[in-house]
Amino acid sequence: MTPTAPLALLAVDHVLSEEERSIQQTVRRFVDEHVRPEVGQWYEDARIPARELALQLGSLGVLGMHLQGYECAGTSATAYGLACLELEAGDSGIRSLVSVQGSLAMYAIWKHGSEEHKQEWLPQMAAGRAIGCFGLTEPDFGSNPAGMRTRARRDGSDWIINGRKMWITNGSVADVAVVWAQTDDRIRGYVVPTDTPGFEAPELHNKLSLRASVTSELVLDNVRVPASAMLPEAAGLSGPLSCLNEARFGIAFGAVGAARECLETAVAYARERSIFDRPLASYQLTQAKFADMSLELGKAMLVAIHLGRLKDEGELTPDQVSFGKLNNVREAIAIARESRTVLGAAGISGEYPIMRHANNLESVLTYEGTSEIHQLVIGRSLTGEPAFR
Ligand code: TGC
Ligand code: FAD
Repeated sequence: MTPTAPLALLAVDHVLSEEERSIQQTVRRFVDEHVRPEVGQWYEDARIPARELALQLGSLGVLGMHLQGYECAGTSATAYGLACLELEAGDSGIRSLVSVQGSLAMYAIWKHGSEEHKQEWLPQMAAGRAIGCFGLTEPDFGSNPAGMRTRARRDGSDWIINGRKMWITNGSVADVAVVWAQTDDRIRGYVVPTDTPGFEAPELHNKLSLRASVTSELVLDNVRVPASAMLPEAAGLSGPLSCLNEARFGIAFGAVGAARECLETAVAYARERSIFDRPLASYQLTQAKFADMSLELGKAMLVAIHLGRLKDEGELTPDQVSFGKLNNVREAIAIARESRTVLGAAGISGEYPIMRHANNLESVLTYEGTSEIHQLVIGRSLTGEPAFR
């Protein structure tokens, strides 16, 4: 009997439009040609050709692809999610590059920036000629960004920014940083070109997860920017949090891609691997694992598509995004770990993508709101009681 691919079992393609399927296939082909052959080595070396990749991803049209105008592709949110899925099936680090560029840095400018910010940055960021990063987290304030210590103070008509940001994706390769800082009034966002004197972005090393991604510290030492650098439409924590909704949405799809890759790898391996003189795939215990994983994979995909449909109708709420991010990343990790067992010792080898995905997903579980933060968001929604502090 010809085997069915895990997501084909539920025929999820049937609920996608032809355009969405076509975009998904295009991104999948890109990943096959430009990511899969190289990413194992990038991961091992903890080095990615970020500039070259950004330009290729820009030509592909996925940078800020769900934004309207300013030379962005203007696709549906669901199509953007499907692109994230295929990118993350390659590697979470590549999806991260795209998420931070499109959902965080570009979205912050698109949603909260002045017309000048948009004209200056969005077309070159959509093309991948300029790379952006998003500085919210600090060494002592990750889950609780409201406590941030980075300060912006007025000096005549300029702003002077001082502080440190931590764990910032794309930081050392960025041309522009969206930096969030406390002012005498409220939290504000600033568009900071990274060649501004006093701005440094040393790369963080020794990561055992998300190695095919640039992660950096941002150091702002008396960084002077003009009044016009401030994002005029963002005042308070809702500014950065509105951007996180965008990236978390993409992750709900992306995690499905990583999980799909792990399960497909495990099924293919089990069909080839002979154990006690029979294919590993022919044992009931193995099939039970595959069946259970395919249930969670299919459910996660349906959750992601449901979020996409809600977003395309303008109805998606942040609590629903938390539902998708928490469920899909958690299940993706479970699938990656179970898939790893099917390969035995080979499962820990870089010959196969599973351990790389499993390790990456540890970062994905933590960034964009840890699983505990999303549990608390959902808990607040269900009880009406905020339990964050
Ligand atoms: P709270 O009092 O609840 O809210 C403060 C203001 O923000 C509004 N708000 C939101 N607005 C839009 N979207 C959301 N999801 C929002 N959640 C809250 C809220 O209405 C309020 O507005 P206003 O107008 O009344 O001021 O805030 P809190 O301090 O109690 O914190 C709530 C909490 C814990 C949920 C929030 O701080 C949080 O989400 N923490 C997690 C931080 C996080 O996710 N950081 C991610 C950094 S970026 C990143 O990780 C990139 S990795 C990307 C990659 O490489 O792919
Ligand atoms: P902490 O906030 O110190 O949390 C530690 C533990 O405490 C966690 O388990 C957490 O869930 C738990 N916890 C927190 N609050 C509560 C509570 N109320 N009740 C119970 N438990 C709680 N940030 C950016 O701004 N931009 C980026 O581009 C970016 N990229 C990243 C890339 C990578 C690879 C990684 C790993 C992180 C990145 N981050 C980025 C940072 C990320 O958003 C934070 O790591 C995350 O928000 C958690 O913050 P923290 O690491 O300080 O953990």
